[in-house]
Amino acid sequence: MGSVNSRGHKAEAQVVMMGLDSAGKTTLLYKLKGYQLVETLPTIGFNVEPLEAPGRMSLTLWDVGGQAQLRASWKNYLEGADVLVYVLDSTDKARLPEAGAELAEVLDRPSMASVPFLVLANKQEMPGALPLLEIRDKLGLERFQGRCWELRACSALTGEGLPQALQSLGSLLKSHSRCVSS
Ligand code: G3D
Repeated sequence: MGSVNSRGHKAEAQVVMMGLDSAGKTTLLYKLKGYQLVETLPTIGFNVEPLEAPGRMSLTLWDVGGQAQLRASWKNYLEGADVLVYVLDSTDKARLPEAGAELAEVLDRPSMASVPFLVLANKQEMPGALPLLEIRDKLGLERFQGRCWELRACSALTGEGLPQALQSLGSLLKSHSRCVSS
């Protein structure tokens, strides 16, 4: 995954986006690209798009399908990831434990120990969306204290919170070299 420049460094940061099906990953990807809202279909495999982040940072954003039968292939996308973006449907209280378990499984992989991650609590414009504090507690994010991570609220539908999410991505990428496992 990823291209290499003349000095042997990665020319673009590889951002892998995961989350359960219907969390809003594909909507988010195309909203970040500035496209008109698109009608999304369940992602079979992945979508991939180049993206410019603040600070003239070039990203390649991988949107990986989240249906249960596709999750076994997540590990293939994690190789070479510079940052993980994990998208949650903040209104889907019933599946929050499942979303948390899948996130923990990804983060507990030894290869992910130094990879920063951004959790995006999506669909925040919806009435009844869980607030960030509750999401943080329910996902048990406190246990990742020794690692580089951020939790942000957003709406892929309205675009609210997306500039801040991109800022977070930029700062997590800069912090990549000092991220250590707990
Ligand atoms: P996925 O790629 O994670 O599987 P999608 O999810 O991007 O396909 O989105 C799943 C559904 O959630 C879509 O609705 C999409 O419009 C909706 N959605 C995505 N982001 C938001 C958001 O921020 N707010 C709200 N209210 N809805 C959102 P449909 O109806 O097409 O299934």
